[in-house]
Amino acid sequence: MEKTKLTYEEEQVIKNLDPIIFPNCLNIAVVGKTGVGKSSFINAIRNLTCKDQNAADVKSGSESCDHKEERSEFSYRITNSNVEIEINLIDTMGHMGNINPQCDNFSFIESVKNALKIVEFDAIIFIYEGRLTSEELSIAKRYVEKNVLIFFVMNKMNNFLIDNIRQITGNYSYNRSLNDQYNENKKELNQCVEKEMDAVINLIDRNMVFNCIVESIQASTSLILNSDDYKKKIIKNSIYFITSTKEDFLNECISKDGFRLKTEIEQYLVHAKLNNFNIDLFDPFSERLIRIKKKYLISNLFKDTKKI
Ligand SMILES: Nc1nc2c(ncn2[C@@H]2O[C@H](COP(=O)(O)OP(=O)(O)O)[C@@H](O)[C@H]2O)c(=O)[nH]1
Ligand SMILES: [Mg+2]
Repeated sequence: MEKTKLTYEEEQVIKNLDPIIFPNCLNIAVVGKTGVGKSSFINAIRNLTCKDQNAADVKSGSESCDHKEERSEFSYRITNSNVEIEINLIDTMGHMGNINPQCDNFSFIESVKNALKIVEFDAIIFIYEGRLTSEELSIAKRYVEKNVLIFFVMNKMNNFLIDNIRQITGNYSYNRSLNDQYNENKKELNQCVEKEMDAVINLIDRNMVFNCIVESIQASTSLILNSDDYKKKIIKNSIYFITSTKEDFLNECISKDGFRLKTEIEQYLVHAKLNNFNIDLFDPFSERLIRIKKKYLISNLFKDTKKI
């Protein structure tokens, strides 16, 4: 029998139906300035190096940010409770920080989402180097208000450690492993990491990124919460320090939260998407998952309405 080719219109219709036919797909946007390591992170979480087939293009230091050849979606499959699920990472290709008066970065991320026919992202990963910008924080706040799960990911933790080893000892040796030099200065380095963590927590707090979550929890419970402590917990759970090379990504010294980030995406987030309601409301991370779940149910409801 001859195989019939779908017309462009038919393909578009099927693309529109995708979320209904294949609900087991997680759409995660990866956002951040050019050069922060978005592509490297996408490769590391998929357990690939930049040289592997199907890996995202990683720019070497001197190359300019020409994205014409870059693919923007990278997916991989995992199995959770015998259900196969596709994790789709959407590289927004370094739009952040580029000057474009025609289109602000929030609108740009939304246009990427619309072009891919995604109802709403399941999560957005903000990758940064150094410090989060006020624009990134305000975009994150808008997505938190839309019930989207946010991850703040400081990449290049290896460089952070190298800089601090230099400050502590006056010298860093490239002839020796970072791991060894980390272990020799572990106590001081952990203090540097704590200090950096506090600075990021305060920055996110000052920009009121998660205030709406705390307010909605306060409104929906009769218990009196210490909202300041609670908010700090939610913020702390949203911060990750990682190194995005395949060899280091899961090394807890050099990439403190790589394992946690991968586990939360592949276990908890996937679990929440696959209908888990046994979540403790008073655990800040779980609360974030409940919101994802609610949002997912609501979006499906609307989809069904549209069909009728
Ligand atoms: N030291 C260090 N370099 C990194 C890390 N992640 C990425 N890079 C480098 O940063 C540069 C930009 O990375 P790329 O993934 O292309 O960034 P993108 O523009 O955000 O996609 C490349 O030279 C990477 O090798 C990291 O964790 N540590
Ligand atoms: Mg890239």
